Amino acid sequence: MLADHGLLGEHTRFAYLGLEEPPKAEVLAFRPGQPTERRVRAILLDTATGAATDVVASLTRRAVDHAAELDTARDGQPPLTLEDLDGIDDIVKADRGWREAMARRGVTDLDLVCPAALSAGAFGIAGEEGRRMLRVLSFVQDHPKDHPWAHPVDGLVAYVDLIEGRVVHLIDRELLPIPREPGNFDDPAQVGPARTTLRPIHISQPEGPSFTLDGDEVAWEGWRLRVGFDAREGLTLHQLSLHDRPVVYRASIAEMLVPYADPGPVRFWQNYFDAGEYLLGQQVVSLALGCDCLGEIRYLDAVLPGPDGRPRQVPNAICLHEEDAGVAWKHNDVFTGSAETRRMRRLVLSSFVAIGNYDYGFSWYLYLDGRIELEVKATGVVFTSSYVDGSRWATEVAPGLGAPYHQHLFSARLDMTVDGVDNAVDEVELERVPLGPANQYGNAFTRRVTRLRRESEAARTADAAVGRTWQVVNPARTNRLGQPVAYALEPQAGPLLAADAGASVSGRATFATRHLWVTRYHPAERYAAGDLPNQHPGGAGVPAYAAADRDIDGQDIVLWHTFGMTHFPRTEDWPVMPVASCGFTLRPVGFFDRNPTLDLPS
Ligand SMILES: [Cu+2]
Repeated sequence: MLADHGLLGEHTRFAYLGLEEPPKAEVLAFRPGQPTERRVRAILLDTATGAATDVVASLTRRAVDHAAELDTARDGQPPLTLEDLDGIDDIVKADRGWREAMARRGVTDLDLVCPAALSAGAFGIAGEEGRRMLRVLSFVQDHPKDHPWAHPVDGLVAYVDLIEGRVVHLIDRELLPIPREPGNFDDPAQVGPARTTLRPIHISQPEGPSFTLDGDEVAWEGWRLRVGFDAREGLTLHQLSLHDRPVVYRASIAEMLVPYADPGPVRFWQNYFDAGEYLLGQQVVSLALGCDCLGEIRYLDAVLPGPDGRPRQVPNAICLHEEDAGVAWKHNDVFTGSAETRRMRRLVLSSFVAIGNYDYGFSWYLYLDGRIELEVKATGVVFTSSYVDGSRWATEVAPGLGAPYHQHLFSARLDMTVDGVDNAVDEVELERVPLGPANQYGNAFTRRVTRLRRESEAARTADAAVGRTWQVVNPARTNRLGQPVAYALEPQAGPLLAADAGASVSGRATFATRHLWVTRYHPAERYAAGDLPNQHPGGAGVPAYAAADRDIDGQDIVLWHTFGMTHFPRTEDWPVMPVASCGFTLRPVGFFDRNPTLDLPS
């Protein structure tokens, strides 16, 4: 269809292709049987010229609604394609300077060299403006099954122009010894025999799971939602409701950033926007029963665009299952002798992506008591360097092998609809009360509630010392006691972006400088670091959206929540890292009139 409109040439690649969702009002007004319009957004890249085009087209009307050539120096570059990432191997190995630099490091068998294609960022480096760049650090194998991350070839970076297909600049610094110890966690000769002491655990649901799956619509214990999957955001949840009361219109990972700490000339530029630059959904992996998911599982496939825009199906990309989640509630009464216990359950919707060295799992949990949680699991292999004695920027994880300090910072975009579209946000926290006439014994404390009225008031930081949460209320709906119905966002209050405010990454990922932003809903405002973070000079996304300073009190609003982990790698994270988790909770507050799980069977 785009070819009919002259938008596709011989060298055109789809850097992104996804659904252009209809405006919210249209979706909420939809009734089964009504006609719908299918629209898509495509970011096209001409790999011969570097020209980039942003297209919105209607498949229903076979019409192009919007097609604009991008100014890549100002607007950012299209996301990296799988071809970009694969192509780097030939490009660096064809460069004589790079081969000579490798030879000086004792590396001559180039078949065993694994160059890592790393997003370039935007540092105002002369000659890079508007040019489609990658930077390349390399690793070397002892043999084709040897994990290269154990053997970084440090002190050498190639800057690559992807359109010209060549190395344009070489940073060739110290000759550092290549760490020798293998990191082959999948080699029995290295890890030893598997333990034999674990006896089987079987999860049995003889009558099947309690949820139903109809296409992409899931229903479970009063919960209802649709599951989506996007090349950029990965797993998305749509129109999540509980007992026909809407809670979340759309939930997604709107960006994730992995900035590194080392300020030296070889790796000062390391910061990866895994959603906006690398399209985390494109890196989704197929899940395996008994390994990734235990019990009575239902899988959904993901359909993703290939470089030519044709669909590519990833089987078993999304896993749905039910889990026992411990005790829901319990009481043994001293007066009546009553002894009651109920068990909690949760519905798990999850997927895993593999982005270079790291693997990330995204698990959404829905609970019987109305709680919603997101747990993000980070595992895989830490990025490595040569370890230089006394380094302030890395941990030595094996002899001579460094694991540089870094952060994993996620932005969850939570388009809330608590009992309706018009919501507001109250910041709720503990307030200490000084000793005085009204507090003679000094024991007093109370709850402070502050309404966030405008976007400029709603760029907030978490504070674990006062238990700060953000309650999304519907001011027009109250429970039986007259309290506004609400869902509280409970943050984990970890460190925010650690880079200096003057750093390039701080301008490009300003979302990560606050735990919370609240903006007025706008269908075009979907990404925390803007539409095209790849080599974007900065200022886009959430800070630009919030600059309008719109009224957010009793309006259609979106929460942007930054959460994550600051990772000082441990020796235990090598050679493969045990899962480390982060996330957040959305908890009903006054949404129900009483404990909603009294009817659980004993
Ligand atoms: Cu990490």
